[in-house]
Amino acid sequence: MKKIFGRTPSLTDAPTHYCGGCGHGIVHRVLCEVIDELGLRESTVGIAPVGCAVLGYDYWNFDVSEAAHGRTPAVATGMKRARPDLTVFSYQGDGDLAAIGTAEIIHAANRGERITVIFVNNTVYGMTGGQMAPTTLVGQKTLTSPHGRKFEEFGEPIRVVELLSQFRGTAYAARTSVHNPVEVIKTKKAIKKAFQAQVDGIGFSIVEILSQCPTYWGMTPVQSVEYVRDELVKYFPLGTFKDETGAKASAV
Ligand SMILES: Cc1ncc(C[n+]2csc(CCOP(=O)(O)OP(=O)(O)O)c2C)c(N)n1
Ligand code: SF4
Repeated sequence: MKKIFGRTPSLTDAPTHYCGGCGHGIVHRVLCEVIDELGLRESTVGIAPVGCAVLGYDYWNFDVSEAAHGRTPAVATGMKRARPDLTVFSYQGDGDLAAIGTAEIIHAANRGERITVIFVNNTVYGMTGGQMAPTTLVGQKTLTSPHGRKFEEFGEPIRVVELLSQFRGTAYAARTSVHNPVEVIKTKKAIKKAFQAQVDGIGFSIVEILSQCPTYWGMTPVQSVEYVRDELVKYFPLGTFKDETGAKASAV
């Protein structure tokens, strides 16, 4: 019988530690498929975050480095500048990227570092128990905003790709989601384009991916994908915010 679907070589066969319904595993799969389809497995280095994806090195079958919380863009910068022949990506959650790592991500984008950032936005600090993040929606209840986030106290959630796309150094910036199969396919296309931007040496590239955290949203997996579809995308619109890659890769 002809095999029509299998595990892509960049993904190991280790069972993941993610909760049922979590988006991280889906992102890992499409990320690994892109790396294999572009033939980059031997030249790729991933910088794993501090967050639920901290064990990325167990799931990815290519070189992986760890970095202190929020500092993956800085480590990726050093790695890429020392070895421009490598394909270097930073994998980050919203606590990692938009809170403690705000300075690193802004300056890496502004400098136009030839790195790719996979930004998994689940609107909470998953690993540490579901605290409020800079991307938590106004009104959203979390461990540290039990009555819902208030604008007067904490401001508005930060729209990261809109912010970073204004820099000349940013070549590609898109926001996608993994709440249904169509959006998963679009996520894969966006990741491919972001990596292509790096391979072509155009500049900094980022894909923000809206992702479910059913555990700390206090929802079932089904409720969590409905929450992304009905609430998150209203504040965090999906689409491409900047694309200077030309016609070299397929469109999102
Ligand atoms: C310097 C430092 N500060 C704080 C922490 C604690 N810490 C670990 S993971 C984490 C937040 C992770 O949330 P996020 O980046 O959104 O990723 P998720 O787990 O939701 O995927 C924090 C605050 C740490 N490990 N190191
Ligand atoms: S806590 Fe949330 S982000 Fe972390 S593995 Fe569970 S569902 Fe995923």
